[in-house]
Amino acid sequence: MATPLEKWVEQQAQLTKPDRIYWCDGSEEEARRLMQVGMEQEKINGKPIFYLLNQEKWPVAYLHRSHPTDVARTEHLTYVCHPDKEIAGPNNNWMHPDEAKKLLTRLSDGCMRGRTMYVLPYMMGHPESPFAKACVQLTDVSYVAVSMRIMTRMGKTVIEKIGNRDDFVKGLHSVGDFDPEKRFIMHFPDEHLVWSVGSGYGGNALLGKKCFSLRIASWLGYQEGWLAEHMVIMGIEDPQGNITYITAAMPSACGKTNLAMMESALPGYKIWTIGDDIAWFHIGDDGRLYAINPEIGFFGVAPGTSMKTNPNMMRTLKGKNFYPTLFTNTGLNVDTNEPWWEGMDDPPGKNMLDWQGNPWTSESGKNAAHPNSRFTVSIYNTPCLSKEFDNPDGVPISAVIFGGRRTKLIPLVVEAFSWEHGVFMGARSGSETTAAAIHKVGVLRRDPMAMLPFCGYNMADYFSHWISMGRKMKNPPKIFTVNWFRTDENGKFIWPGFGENIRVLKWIIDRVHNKVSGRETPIGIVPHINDIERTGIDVPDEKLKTILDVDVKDWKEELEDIKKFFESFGKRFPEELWKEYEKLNRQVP
Ligand code: SAT
Ligand code: MN
Repeated sequence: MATPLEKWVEQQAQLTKPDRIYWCDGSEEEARRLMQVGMEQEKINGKPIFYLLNQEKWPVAYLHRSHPTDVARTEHLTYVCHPDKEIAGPNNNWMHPDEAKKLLTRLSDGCMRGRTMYVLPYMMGHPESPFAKACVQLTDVSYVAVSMRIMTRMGKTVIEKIGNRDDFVKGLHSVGDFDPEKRFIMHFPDEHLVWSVGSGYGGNALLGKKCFSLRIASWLGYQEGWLAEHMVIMGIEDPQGNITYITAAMPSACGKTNLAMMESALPGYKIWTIGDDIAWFHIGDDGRLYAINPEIGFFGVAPGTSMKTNPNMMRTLKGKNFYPTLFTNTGLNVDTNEPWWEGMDDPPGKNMLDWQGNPWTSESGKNAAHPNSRFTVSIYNTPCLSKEFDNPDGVPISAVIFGGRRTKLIPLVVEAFSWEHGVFMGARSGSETTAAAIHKVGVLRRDPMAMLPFCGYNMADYFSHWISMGRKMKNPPKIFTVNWFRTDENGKFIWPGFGENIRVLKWIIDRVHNKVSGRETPIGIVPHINDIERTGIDVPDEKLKTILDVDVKDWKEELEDIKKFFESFGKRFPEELWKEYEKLNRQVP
C-alpha cells in the first residue's frame, strides 16, 4: 500500500511529468553527487548550475549564477490563498484557492519534462523538538535540493516520521522556464501547502523558509497559540558568565545577520548565535517565552560582508563542513578562482567576471556582485554557535527588540512600559529605504515586526495575537526598540555600530536584570547617558544626548503617519493599540 506521501509525490509527478524521480536521503555522499550533477549535467540558460571555487581558500565552496531575471523575492507575485479574503488581510495578495490551483495546474502541466524531480524530506526544527514540523518539498533543480540540505535538517528519517500521516507540510516547486510572467508563489495555509513556479531564488524556492516557516507557520501559530517571527535569536554572555537570550526583528538592510553574529567590542562580553532570520516561540511551563530557530543555515547577503562588518560570518564562510557553501550571483576573481563582492576586505583582482559571468572592471561604474547576491552556508560552521542551538526546547527569551533604520527621531534604544506598549512599538516600526532596495532612497516604509511581507494572515489579527500571547505569559520578555542609524547635520552616522552595539545590548540586559535605572519619556524608557558604557569609543555627551533625546513636539508628523498606517487595517485593528496610540498622542502639543 502506498503511503499518503508516496501517493502525493506520484500525483505531482503525473502533473509535472519529470523524466526521473529521485528521493534524497540527505547524506554527504549524495550532496557531493548533486554538486557533480549541477556542474556537469543540469543547466540554466545553457550554463552549468555550479562552478567549483578555489578549494584551498574557500573549502567546499561553489559559485551559482541565477537566471538574470531571478535575483530576488517577488512580493507582487506572492499570494496567500485563504478561502476568505478577509483572513488574508490587506497585507497579502489574495486569490481564492480554487482559482489559484487552476492557474498553477495549467502552469505546472509538464513543467518538469526532461528534468529530475527531487523529493526532499526535511524537518523545520530539531527532530526531537515538540515544535518541529515534518515537511517534503519537490523541486526540479539541484541548486534548490542542495540549498535545502544546507538550510534544513534533511534526511530519510523524516519519511519514517511522516509514516502514514498526510498532515506533513507540502511544497511543490518548479523553476519552469523562469518566465517572470509565469512566476507565482502561492500559499494554501489550511492544507500546509506551498506551490511555487518560475523562480529558483531563495525565498521563492526554498519553501521551508519564508513560505512555510513564516507565512504558513504564523497562521498555525495564530490558531494554536504560538508565534512564528522574522527574528534573530542570540545569547549575550556577561563577564560573570551568565547568558541572557534575546531576539530581534529588523527589516532588510539593518544589519540583522551582523547583529546575530556580532563580535563584541566590550571586553568580557560574548555573543552566542542561535539564528539570524526565523524564530518560533512557545510559552513554557514556567510562563516564559522560549524560542527555537527552525533552520540550520544562513542565506545571507554577500555585499558588505567583511572582517570589519561580520568577522564571524567570514570565518563561517571558510568552514570545512561538507554541507557545502554556495555563493549565488557574486563576482569572480578569475586569476584566483575566488568569489568577490563589493565591500569585501580585499580589492577586486585584475581579471574579474561580474555576477552574470561577463568581464568586469571597477571603471565600468557597475557592481561586480549583484546587490542581492547571497551565500548559503551551514550554521554548524559558525565559531560563535550557541551550545543551545540543538536544544529541542529552545532558549528562554528575556528581551525582544524591534529595530529599524531611521536617520531622525527614533532614539538609539527605548524600553517599552508594558507588553502592550511594546506591541505598539513593534506595530509602528519601519525603516528608511537604502540604495540596496529597488525603491527610492530614504523613504520610510512601515514594516511591523519586520513581518509585513511574511505574515500569512490579516495583520490586524496578528497584532491581536501578539497582545493575547503577552497575557498568557507569567514572565513575558521586556520589549525594546533600537536604531543604530541616526545621522548628524553632515549626514554621518552618530553611533559607531557593528561590534560597538554590544554597549546598547549591555544596557538592555542590565535592565532585564534590574541592574540599572532608566529615564521615563512619553515614548518609553531611555538610558541615562552615563549608563551607556563609552570607554574606547568617541561619542561625546552632546552626541549621545541627541540620540537619546525625546521631544514630543517632533512626534506630531510621525503620529499622523502612524495613524494612517494603523487605519489601513480597518475595523479588525485592535483597540489596545489605539489606546497606546492615544496615550502618546495626548502628550503632543
Ligand atoms: O530567501 S529569503 O527570503 O530569506 C531572503 C530575502 O529576504 O529575500
Ligand atoms: Mn529575512
